[in-house]
Amino acid sequence: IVGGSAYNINGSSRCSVGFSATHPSYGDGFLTAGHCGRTGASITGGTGQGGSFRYSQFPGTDYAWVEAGSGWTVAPRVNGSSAQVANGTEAAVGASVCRSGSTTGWHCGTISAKNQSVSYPQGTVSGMTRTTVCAEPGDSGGSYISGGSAQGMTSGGSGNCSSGGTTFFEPLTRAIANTGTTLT
Ligand code: TYR
Repeated sequence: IVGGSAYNINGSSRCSVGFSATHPSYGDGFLTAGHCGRTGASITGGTGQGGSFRYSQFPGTDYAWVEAGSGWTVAPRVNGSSAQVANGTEAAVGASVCRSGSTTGWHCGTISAKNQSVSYPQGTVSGMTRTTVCAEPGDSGGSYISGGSAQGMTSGGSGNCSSGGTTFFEPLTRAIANTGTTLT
């Protein structure tokens, strides 16, 4: 369960793994974006692993925890970085942050603002962190990390990774608190 890797939802759309995290009742799984799938949706990992959405919230917030089915192996890391994901100590505005996603890989920038509201066609999401890191469709749910500390999961934004962009992430602390999970 490596951050930034691809998974498919209900056999069609693609998102990215955020962070390996365990739930006291369900066991191994990962945090990702809520808009990637509703509670109950089935997923397929890149090499055929199964899983299902257990706690998905969107809009309002944008987090979900997916229970890992068979075939996954827990790993405290993200694609594109050799750093171990140590904890979720929150980085300040102005700190550098990098993101791992299944469409565009590893990209870095800075945290530009916290507690932002973002309007999507489905509704508004609040309490989001804004960054100068680019992202593109399919990167959603992927990991934001700063100096080895997990920060949150890619939600949405504007621009792209050719000309640059602005992307918002769901803060890890809120996702952890609301899903009752622990980083693994
Ligand atoms: N919301 C997109 C997804 O679901 C991710 C994305 C992020 C797309 C920033 C565009 C963008 O500018 O995959």
